[in-house]
Order: sequence, then structure tokens, then C-alpha cells
Amino acid sequence: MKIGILCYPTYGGSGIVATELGMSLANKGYEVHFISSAMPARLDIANPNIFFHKVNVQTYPLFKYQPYDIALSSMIYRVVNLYKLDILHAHYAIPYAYAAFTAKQMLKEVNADIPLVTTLHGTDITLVGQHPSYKHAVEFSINQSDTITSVSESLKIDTLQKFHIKKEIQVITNFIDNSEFTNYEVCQRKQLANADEKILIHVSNLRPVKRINEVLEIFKNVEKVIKSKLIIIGEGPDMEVITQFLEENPDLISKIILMGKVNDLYKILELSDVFLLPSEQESFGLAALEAMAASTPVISSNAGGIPEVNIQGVTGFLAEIGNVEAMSNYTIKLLRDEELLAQLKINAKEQAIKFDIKNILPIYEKMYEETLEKF
Ligand code: GMT
Repeated sequence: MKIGILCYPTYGGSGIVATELGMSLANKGYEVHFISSAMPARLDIANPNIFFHKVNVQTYPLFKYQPYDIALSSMIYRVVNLYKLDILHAHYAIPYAYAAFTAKQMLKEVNADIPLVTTLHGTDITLVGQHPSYKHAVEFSINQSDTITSVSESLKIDTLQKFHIKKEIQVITNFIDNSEFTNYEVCQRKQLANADEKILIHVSNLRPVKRINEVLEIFKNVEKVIKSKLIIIGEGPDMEVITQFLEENPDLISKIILMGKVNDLYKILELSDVFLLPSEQESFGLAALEAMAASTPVISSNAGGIPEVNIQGVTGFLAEIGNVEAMSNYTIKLLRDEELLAQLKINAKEQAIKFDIKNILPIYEKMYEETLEKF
């Protein structure tokens, strides 16, 4: 089967899921064509079954906004025609489902129409997709998809509540490749923290939905009673929030390590004691699953799909969105109790194994087969 994957190239969750899925499919012998504005962050192009097609946006001084979606549709059309793809898989509805629908209309003209799978990831439904500028086009293109999948039960419910969807939505949860999260030599902890210090960590695109201010407040509360360091990985607009916090709390400057984008994310996660995710919205929380794959328990809010991944008292602790006090107390309780921490580390890894790519990939393969059969 030849599969076209349309995705964001960035470190964001939807791009990572699309890339990891495509690479696993390629390893199983499928021919996988990535279509994106740049090389996806984690894509290993060395596999001969993987192709990358960069969307080229022709700039012209007349345009205030360059017409990316037209360039994307044209690229989809050309790649499907050239390589005779069997199926298209759009990750994140905006603009991928919409551009794929347009490409399909062009392909119909040359009798080369192919089925479209759209995977909904979160903010395409709950945030960006709700804006009146996009909402109708998003609803339309989701309904035009041959198969719709969502990354959690919670996102499926949100989608059905927020849009008028005329088709079944199949939940296929996100996944993790546990083999990438094991066998690291944990040797650098002493470079990050003293032996008597605990390590808290947060990884995200530092956007307002992640509530970075609460990550910092939780750390401030914890640090008062437990010697600790906070590692923040990622880049985004709320770096400003962090800078302001440091200006107001100069005594914490040496205790907060800002790493920006990191390639060896797993190594750092493995060195950490607890992962903080107080998000306001989270369709799934891939970052939490990545932490668990590195045996790191999670203290989180109960937003969206997080409770489907982080299990109260088993893989970590959850509190109501915005309840900084509860999340701080849970973190202190966990870090004070070595036995509890050790048990939750084991449980976290077991949970990650349940979400292993080996268990989820066959569900995607079956979904592709069924989509092709009904097309
Ligand atoms: O976070 C976003 O703004 C968008 C998106 C992304 O591309 O990173 O994240 C969403 O998709 C991830 C992968 O399916 C999920 O793990 C995240 O929970 C989800 N983010 C939100 O719902 C805020």
C-alpha cells in the first residue's frame, strides 16, 4: 500500500504522531510519502520506503498572505498522480483535510480520486477550529473525509459536541515506541541536579493552553519543602511568562533549567522524577505518555483526554484544571515517599507499554484496509 501523510513538520504532537506512524509503516514495508512544508522533525529519511515532498510556496509581492493551501493541494495532486498513491492520511484538520479535499476534486478530473483519512488531534477541534474564520470549512472537510479518527474518546466527544459530524468517528489512541525509550545510559544526572535534589520536568510548545505559569507556581511550592530543580523543554510564546517569573523570583534562577528544543528528549525524561502537565486543554497528552515511557510519573490536570492516559494514583496524580495547590501537594507527597515514587515509576512504564506502537499500528492498518474496501 502507498500512503500519503500530510502533517506539520514541527515538534508538536500531531507532527510527531504522524511521523512515528509513517516510519513504523515504512519499516513494515509500506511506501510512505510525507507531504509537508519542511522535513518533519523526527523523520528518518534513510529508509528507502520513505519519501519526503516539500510544499513549495511561490511568493509574489502582490500577496500579503502567500497561498499555502493552494500549494499544498497542488503538491498532494502531483504526488498522488506521480507515485500512484492508494490512500491519503491528513493529520490535523487545518489545513490538511481541507487541502486534501481540494486535491481530491482535482484528482477526480483525471479519474485518480483516492480515499482520505483525517485524524483529529485536538486544537484543530477545540481551539483553532472553533474560530468563525475556520469553523465551516473545518466541519465541511471533516465530513468529506472517508474515515475520521480521533486520538482519544474525549476528543471524539468534543468533536461531536462542537461540530455537526455526519460520519462515525473511530478512536485510535496515540502511541509510543517504547524501544526508543529504553537502554539509555543514565549518566548525566549529576550535571543537572545534586544527589539530594529531585528533578521536575515540563515539555511543551509553551503555549497558553499549557499553563506554564502553573508549572512555575507548582515548582515554587515544591521547592520550598523539597530540594529540587525544574527542567523546561520546548519553545513558544509563553517563554515570556517564564522570563517574567524569573525576574520576580531571582532566587529560583539557578534552579530552573531552560533547555529549548532538545533532540535527546528521552535521556532527559529518564533522569527526571516527575513530569508536570497542568494544561487547560489536552486531547491526549502525548508528552505525558513520552514521560511514562521513560518511567516518569505525571502530575497533571484532568483536562480533555489526559485521564485516559494518566491514571489517578497509578501512573501519577490528577487535579482539577487550575488547582495549583492540589498539584503541588500531590508532587510533594510523591517526591517525599521513595517507595510510592518507585512504584509509580514502574506503573508509568507499564502504562506506556499498553500504548506501544506494536498494539496501535495494526489498528491503523486495519482502518486503512477498511477505508480502501468501502471507497
Ligand atoms: O497542541 C496543539 O496546539 C496541537 C497539537 C499538536 O500538533 O501538538 O496537539 C494536540 O495533538 C497531540 C497529538 O495528538 C495531543 O497529544 C495533544 O494533547 C493535543 N493538544 C491539545 O489538545 C492542546
